[in-house]
Amino acid sequence: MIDLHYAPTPNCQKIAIMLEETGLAHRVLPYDIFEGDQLVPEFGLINPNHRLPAIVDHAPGGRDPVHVFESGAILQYLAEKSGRFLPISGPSRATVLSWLTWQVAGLGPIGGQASHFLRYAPPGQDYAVQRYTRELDRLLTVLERQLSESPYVAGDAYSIADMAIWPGRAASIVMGMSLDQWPATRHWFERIKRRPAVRRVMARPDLAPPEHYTRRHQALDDRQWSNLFGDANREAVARRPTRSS
Ligand SMILES: N[C@@H](CCC(=O)N[C@@H](CS)C(=O)NCC(=O)O)C(=O)O
Repeated sequence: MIDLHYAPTPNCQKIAIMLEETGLAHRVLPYDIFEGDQLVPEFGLINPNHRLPAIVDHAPGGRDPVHVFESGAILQYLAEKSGRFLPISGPSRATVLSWLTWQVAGLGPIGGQASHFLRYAPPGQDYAVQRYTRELDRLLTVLERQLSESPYVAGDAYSIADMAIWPGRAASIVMGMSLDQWPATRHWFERIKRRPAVRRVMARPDLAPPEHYTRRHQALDDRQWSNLFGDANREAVARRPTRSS
């Protein structure tokens, strides 16, 4: 049994989709990041970085539970556990891991910063907004060119790289971004949206973001701000217990 520590955000939806695609037995443990659920000390024993998603795989093969954090590492762990959506060796594996890393180290963080400066920061952040929206646009052009050459991001087969990229595109559509200028990306997006596992995840109310997660302009109260970006967020890391304490 796998516990998925989950907030209703694209990074966590990646893992919900992978678990649904593979049929691995799991349960979802919900967190509200605005309320600071991710900052409790016990969660630091599962993810020392206090971010979601994280998984605990209980007694795999009768051994101690395995803790995995960072969405890319979790996708790779689940692919190896299930033997699906990641070739076991060779060039095709390297291609999947290249695109997976491109998402977790590039598209994801840049999209996150663009979203932060557009949605959360006070007005007057023109330089930051331009820097991140331009780089996001460049990365989406890379994706578009790739998807105009192959049906899935890493070639002919659907893989954990597609699962890493898809939820962020879905979230941007919910927030009003159109895929009209990216036709190959739009076709890929619709093809994946029709997959039964993806449909099941997207139809589950407990996995969907509540309205306040998807507002185009966020007005956080002081406590929410502190939980996400301020002292409460930073202090959780400093007071994290160690396994021996
Ligand atoms: N690089 C991490 C990013 C994780 C992340 O930033 N998660 C967000 C939700 S999408 C979170 O936990 N935010 C709460 C916070 O910033 O305290 C991954 O890919 O898993």
